Amino acid sequence: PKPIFLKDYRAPDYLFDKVNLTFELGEDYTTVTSSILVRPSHSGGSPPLILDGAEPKDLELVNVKVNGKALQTGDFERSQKKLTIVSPPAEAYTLEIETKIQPQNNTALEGLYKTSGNFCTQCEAEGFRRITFYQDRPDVMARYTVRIEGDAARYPVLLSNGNLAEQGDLEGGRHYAVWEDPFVKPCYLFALVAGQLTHTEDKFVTMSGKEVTLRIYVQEHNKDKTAYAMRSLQAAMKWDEDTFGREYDLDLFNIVAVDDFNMGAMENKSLNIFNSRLVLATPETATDGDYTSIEGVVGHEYFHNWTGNRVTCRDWFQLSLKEGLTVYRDQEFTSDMTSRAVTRIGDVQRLRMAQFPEDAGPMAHPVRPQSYIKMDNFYTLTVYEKGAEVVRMYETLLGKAGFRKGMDLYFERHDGQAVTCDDFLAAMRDANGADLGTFPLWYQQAGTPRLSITTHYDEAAKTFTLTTKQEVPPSAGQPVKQPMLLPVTVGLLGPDGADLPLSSVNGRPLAGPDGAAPTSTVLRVDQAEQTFTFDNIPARPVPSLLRNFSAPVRLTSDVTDEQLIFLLAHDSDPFNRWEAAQTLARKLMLDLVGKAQKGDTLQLAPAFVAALKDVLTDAALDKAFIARAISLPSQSELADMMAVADPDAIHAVHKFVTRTIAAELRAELQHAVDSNRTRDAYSPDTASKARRALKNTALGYLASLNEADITDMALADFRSSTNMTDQLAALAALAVNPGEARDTALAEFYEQWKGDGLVMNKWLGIQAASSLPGNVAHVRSLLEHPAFDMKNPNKVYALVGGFASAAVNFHARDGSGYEFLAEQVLKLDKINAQVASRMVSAFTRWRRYDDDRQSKAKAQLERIVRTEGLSENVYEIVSKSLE
Ligand code: B3K
Ligand code: ZN
Repeated sequence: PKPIFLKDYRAPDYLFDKVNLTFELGEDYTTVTSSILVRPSHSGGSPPLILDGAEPKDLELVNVKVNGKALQTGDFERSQKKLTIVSPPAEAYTLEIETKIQPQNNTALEGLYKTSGNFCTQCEAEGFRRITFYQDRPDVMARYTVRIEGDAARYPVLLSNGNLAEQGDLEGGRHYAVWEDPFVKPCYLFALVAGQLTHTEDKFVTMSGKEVTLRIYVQEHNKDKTAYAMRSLQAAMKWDEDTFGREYDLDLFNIVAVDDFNMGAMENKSLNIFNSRLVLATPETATDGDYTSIEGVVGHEYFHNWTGNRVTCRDWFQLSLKEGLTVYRDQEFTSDMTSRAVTRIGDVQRLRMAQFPEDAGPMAHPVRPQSYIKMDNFYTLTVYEKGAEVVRMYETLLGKAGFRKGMDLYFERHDGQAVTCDDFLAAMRDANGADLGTFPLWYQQAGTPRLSITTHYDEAAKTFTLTTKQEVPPSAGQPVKQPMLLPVTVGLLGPDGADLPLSSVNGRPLAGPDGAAPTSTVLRVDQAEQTFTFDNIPARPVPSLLRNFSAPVRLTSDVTDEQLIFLLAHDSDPFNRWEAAQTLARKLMLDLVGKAQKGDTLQLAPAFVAALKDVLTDAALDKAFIARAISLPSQSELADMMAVADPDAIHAVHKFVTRTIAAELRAELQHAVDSNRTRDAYSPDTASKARRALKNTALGYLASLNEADITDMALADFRSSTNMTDQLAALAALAVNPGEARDTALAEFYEQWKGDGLVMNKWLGIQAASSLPGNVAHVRSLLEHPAFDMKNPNKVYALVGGFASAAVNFHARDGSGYEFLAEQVLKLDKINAQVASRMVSAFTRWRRYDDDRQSKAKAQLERIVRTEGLSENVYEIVSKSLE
């Protein structure tokens, strides 16, 4: 397999102005006729037209015509993955291609495939080439008309992008529909859905008074589960108008929920297709987390209509242009709909837990990658989440109003175009006349910058100085890197805990929006080493650094444990209050890991427990914030911070610290559980979710004590719960400790929910991710369970992915976890390479472990890479891991 490079980008030789597609849906095969109006993009010569296509086994070529005349052998060449029109006309012409495909046998779930008996599509990134031959690249944008013909009884619903232009009956019990999309689009945004579906309908009146019909299509038995997704869609439409002045541009917006889907959802123009787990929700079947995800992802896909569809990417290296920006937009949407501080905490936690390790591993790549073998492997946390951080840094540097100006200019300049990350940067810069300095390096350099800050207070001069040092660590192919512009938001707390006014830094006066000295300021850190001196600081302050996580860096500083406890109690930036507790916990726990490795007795600092107690019992705090603030850093975060990760020691320390806190704060935790139970009907509003979050976090702590009365309480809660959030939290608490209560609860849960596939994924997930010793055997047995299906991505993510996320068992000393994963990857690779490649990614961090584990993991990676007929997807991840 050969990599593709950003530096090799060339504009296409041919433009496609108009595309007419006809689908004749059938049981044995589906015929696709594509008629394209082709135009040379530049005058002079007519080079061969090279079209992308899947391998012959997945895409059968029936015939090719130019201006109505069938081409003869020699006029065209069909190779493994291309169709070449050898000497096409020099003027505009019509190219007609007929292909045959078998969606019913398509287990890769890209292109046109069947799910629960219905047809659906997934074309991003390069799935359209499994439907027909095409210039399958995002900078080829065309207007589409789509005609779908199929059996009327089997496929009563026929959908594609845009507006329904025509429909009617055909002979032989068949019928047809014609859809016209007035907007130009790249083929990755094409969609088709056909099948037995029912829909719920509502409407939205746009800011200019246009009425839009909103429909959510589901299988009949799920009709009662779409209300929250519908509400979320309406909220998202309103939010994008209020926040960015973006209005919806068609009369119809459809969402379709399907059970078999590789990713979360897809933003096809006016016909979004969703993994059903991100649409369907009732209080009994969906958790608070599910509700939050539904709102966020429905928003995300809707927001793509402007950031992705109206303005799209020139090439796939620019993916973060639409994804980083749209993740930023959905994060802001969630912040406005729920709690800003808690949303930010969750987003940063995710970044740190999953993106930081990616950025430190063999797959590290810049937000704009420079090469790839398989684009599907680059829908990464770096492109999405770090990409969103990059967008957020523009906002921090330019201010909210400045950021909005940049967005307005971006849309004004590029509506209807396929553009690059540089175009986005230029719009932000030009709209604000801003000096963005070395900021463009964020698109070029991989790796998480390390920022260290030391402080000095000069009693006599009344100045406080921060010395910053930044370094971007080397990564594959990038041994030496330059310092980048980091916006570092800083505040200084006085002895009473209140923010000090910041009157000047480095002699430059500061003024807030009202002209008065601000209490927070953004430092432009862009050198390897710099100093920032604040004047008129009457007493030694406690610095609050990197407020709101203003740049995605690994920060170390000389802030002491006592100062962290002070910040936890007083910081006006709620993110940094949480961060103070996390920083302290990380420090204490890493220290304990060292002790555990030496076999020393473990002790938890009483000041830490006391600080957590203060938070837990502070009635003035948001309960969701308390839940986050008392939660420990994840085991993977700790592993990521160690020179040689030791999953057993980390697990032991995590357990020890959890139990110690539970024992010391038992009364307070019990109170948090008791006082936050409610008999009210379930509601997914922010305050209710916060109550449940606190209650269930406290329950998790108590469960670690493994005492009979707590187990009884959890079992009673499990049985009496009226919503999935509480039921699943109780089940998770019971599942921590082996024994009868665990077995009983799992069995009861199965009996209650075996008819609901989505709920069964939660049941699989809890068992898969268990840290009970020897769990690999149990997970192996679940592979054979009727609740599991290797062809369904959600089930694979729950069982196989869940297993790989539980470090102690995945990294079991005997290598059984590695062997298990390798086996599943090889099986999966034959079914669905994208899913296999996501699963094999658990191996990428293998070099972070001890020699013995390394050699066992390496043996499995070598076994995989040696396998005949391996997909490019898995090959890329494994070969890069072995480099
Ligand atoms: N754009 C899609 C992702 C498609 C992934 C293809 N392998 C979903 C999203 O980010 O909105
Ligand atoms: Zn997206």
